[in-house]
Amino acid sequence: MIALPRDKVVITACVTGAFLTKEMTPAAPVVPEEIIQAARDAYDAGAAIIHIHARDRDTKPTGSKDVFREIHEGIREYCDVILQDSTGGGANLSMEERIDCLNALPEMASLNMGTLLRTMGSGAGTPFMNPTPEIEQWAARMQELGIKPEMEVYSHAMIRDVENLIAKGLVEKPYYVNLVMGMAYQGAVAATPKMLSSLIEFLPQDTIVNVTATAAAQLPLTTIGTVTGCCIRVGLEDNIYYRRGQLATSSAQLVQRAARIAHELHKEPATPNETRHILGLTPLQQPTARAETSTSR
Ligand code: KMH
Ligand code: ZN
Repeated sequence: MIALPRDKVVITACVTGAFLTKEMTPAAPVVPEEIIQAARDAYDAGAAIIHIHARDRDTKPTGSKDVFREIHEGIREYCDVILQDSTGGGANLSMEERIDCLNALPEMASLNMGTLLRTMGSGAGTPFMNPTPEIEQWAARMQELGIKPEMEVYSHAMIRDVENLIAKGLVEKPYYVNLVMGMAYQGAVAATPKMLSSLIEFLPQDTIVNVTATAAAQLPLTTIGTVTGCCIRVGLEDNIYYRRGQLATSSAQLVQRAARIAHELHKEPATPNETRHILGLTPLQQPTARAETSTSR
């Protein structure tokens, strides 16, 4: 694995997912305007990357490039944070609909490296399909469009598909792998320090690692990630609680805590352009409203 510079941590904020509802937490962003605001707040708190799930005005998950574009523009008017679209979509979306977000030209996009089982929401009991031929096809499309894949690996078995993409020249160095731990009974490994170090052990060289862990494991595992030179992902998509019995007020609150912990460890959140440099993305020159007035980033 490639460790981050020792004085940096790269924070991704996952501000909403496919299942989050206002009933689960009033802080859930479920329409485009709320997603844009949550992304802006997460950037202000220290996030360098926003992992984006789009919702339409009826709060339904959508893969529509037009809705993704609207969300991109709303975020971009404010700041230069890296835009990472989810091709995971939601249970209501076909494979074709899930991939439409690439046409909105994000800088990065999630690429799930194997099939899982949904256990929550309307799709409970149905497979979250990510067969190898589609993984290859989507990686090829991302390569064509200059979009960096965020390869989401939930178990050791999925590392085979990472190796396959590398062998076929469908992903470029540095590889970026998000280890997603803790989705119990869905096909993910348990979110434990031992599983994290074991997954890292089996990853290809030249891989930058991001740590994602769900629910109560988010805080301890991302803290281990910070200590060990990994990127980390926090936000309501993966965890709606600040602590046991207390809902988080926003993804920004979780980003703020991650940044505070990093600070105590003599590290600072990498800016979006520092992160672009680390990941091999093209720097963004265009000034944005927030970046022009910013003193904190
Ligand atoms: N919901 C996450 C645990 C995606 O968006 O492509 C997995 C995820 C998938 O982030
Ligand atoms: Zn997601």
